Amino acid sequence: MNVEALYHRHKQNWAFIYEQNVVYLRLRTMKNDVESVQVCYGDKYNWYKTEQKADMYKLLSDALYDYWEVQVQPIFGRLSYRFLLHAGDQSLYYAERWCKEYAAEYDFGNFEYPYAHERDRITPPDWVKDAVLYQIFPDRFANGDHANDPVQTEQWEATSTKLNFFGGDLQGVLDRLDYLTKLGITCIYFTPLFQAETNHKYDTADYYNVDRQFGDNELLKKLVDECHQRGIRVLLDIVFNHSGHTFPPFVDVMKNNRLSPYADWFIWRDEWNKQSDTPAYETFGYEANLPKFNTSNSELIEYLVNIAVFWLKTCDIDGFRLDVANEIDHRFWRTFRDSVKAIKPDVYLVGEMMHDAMAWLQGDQLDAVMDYPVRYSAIQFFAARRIDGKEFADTVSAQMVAYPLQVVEASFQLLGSHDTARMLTLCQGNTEQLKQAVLFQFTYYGAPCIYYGDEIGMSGGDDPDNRRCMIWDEDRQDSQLFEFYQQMIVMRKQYSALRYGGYRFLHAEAGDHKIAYERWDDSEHFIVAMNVSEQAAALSVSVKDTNADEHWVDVWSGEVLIAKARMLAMELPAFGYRLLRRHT
Ligand code: ARE
Ligand code: CA
Repeated sequence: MNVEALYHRHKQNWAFIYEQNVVYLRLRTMKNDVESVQVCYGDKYNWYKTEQKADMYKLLSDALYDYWEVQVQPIFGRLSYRFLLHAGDQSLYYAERWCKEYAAEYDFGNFEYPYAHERDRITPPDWVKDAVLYQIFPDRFANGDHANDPVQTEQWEATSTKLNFFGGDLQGVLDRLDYLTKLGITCIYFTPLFQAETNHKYDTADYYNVDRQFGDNELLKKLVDECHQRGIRVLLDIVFNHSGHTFPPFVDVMKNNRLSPYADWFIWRDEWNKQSDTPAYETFGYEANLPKFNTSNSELIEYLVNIAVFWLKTCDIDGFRLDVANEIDHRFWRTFRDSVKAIKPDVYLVGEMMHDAMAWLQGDQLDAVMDYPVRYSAIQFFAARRIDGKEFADTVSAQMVAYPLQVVEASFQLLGSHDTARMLTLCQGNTEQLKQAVLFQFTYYGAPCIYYGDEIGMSGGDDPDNRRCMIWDEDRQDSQLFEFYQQMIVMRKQYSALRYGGYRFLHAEAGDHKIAYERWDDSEHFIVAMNVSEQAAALSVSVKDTNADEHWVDVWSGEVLIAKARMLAMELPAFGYRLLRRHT
């Protein structure tokens, strides 16, 4: 047995409470090394009388490791435990402070989940795992009011540049709610709406007012009310990492320097006031117009937290997408969370993070993050076709075990955003490849988010080309693609198995660009199969847990496939895909 590969920790994604008083324990072992694992657990104050064993199951594997999982109920809230691993005729105990073949009486030093406090259970809002999100970049979605258009508003069809404006606004969104309802989405995510100079509004000037270009606070409230009546929630983007350079406190500091009452709201470099090409204050990236906040200043903390409180109270906002959340300190997020959750317990706090985010996702800060790592795997596999099915499954699996289950279920799943090239463009315009990626997105964990216009076949490269105006001319919309999205939304809404059922790869081989995986719960069982290549192919997957001669129905074609000898054989055209539902 490979002892070096063993890993467990009594917190985070390795040990967490999912349902009340049930602790999920996970263990990592070297891939294909250990044959079976048991957890020995009991109460530390009475170990010898309470010790029990439970079998762990292999949850999944990635490129290097197998991950085992088990659910246990702590005795008197306390959990003391160690793992017992078996391979061939070898058995090995793995505990926090020792690892050997026999457990002797003096072998104290088990792992401990000291006490299963319900208060420590990570509880992202329940509604998120059922949601279908839609991202709107307001300047580019729909212009419903020409009176508020900025000076020099471009023609709707003009090229998107870093600096130009197109006059999109909240009235435009209100006017298009029927369209969004027809699509079936249940939550809108707006990139920033507050007053700012640029077209993207990440350079906030006034956190308390909707930009005049988009409307006003009253109109936002009206829009949110209207959305709520239709069962659509609303997320706002807030930037707490930095302000814009026209934010009055920053303007004051620029004028009064260290004498400004806001001097400590920003972060100053040593070369204060020295002649220099770089600004004397910290910024987002190297952007002089985005001065970075000093989120350790208590007045500022209060100021920033109150912004979110204000929008919750005045407009009943359902969540916040928090810009550059990982460059803000953890203590800020704890204070922020406590304040906003006290007002609206099911407000969704989703951080913009592109890397491992476990440190923010332990229940005391953010609920979830935008799942850029899984998006990256999807791009590599479906669009760039740079990785094979095995690497796709390995990297996606690694993400599935990276966080506690409820955090994965509440993640913000995206194929693209205002910061990335559009998925269709990354697929070189091949709609079938895009559909495969969308099928994956809608049959994976988390809340899928559609970047406005992806559903009608819009293309666009990196920022700012990804921010072209929404195409409303129906002749230029891909109506088949729209229908495909509609169907995916219907399926996802209808079947909980596709949202939070089990997930297991059935086919993911090196050098092969076909994949298959299953999703199931007590009532439904699905198989998703895809062929990401120019050649038609046959695929057989094992359905070993089911009865003989089972019928599987192709959701799109209605074709019935019959499993023989616990194998399900199918044909997949070039860039073909199937969503098969077990017929009961
Ligand atoms: C401008 C330029 C871009 C340039 C960027 C950075 O147009 O070409 O890449 O500056 O210097 C907003 C606007 C952008 C504008 C930016 C600055 O929307 O158009 O871009 O302001 O004026 C990193 C951060 C991540 C950030 C991205 C952009 O980690 O937080 O960069 N995303 C948010 C928003 C943006 C917004 C801002 C932050 C600023 O979503 O829209 O930009 O408020 C790797 C790295 C990531 C990196 C990512 C992309 O994956 O690991 O950390 O993200 O690349 O660069
Ligand atoms: Ca307008």
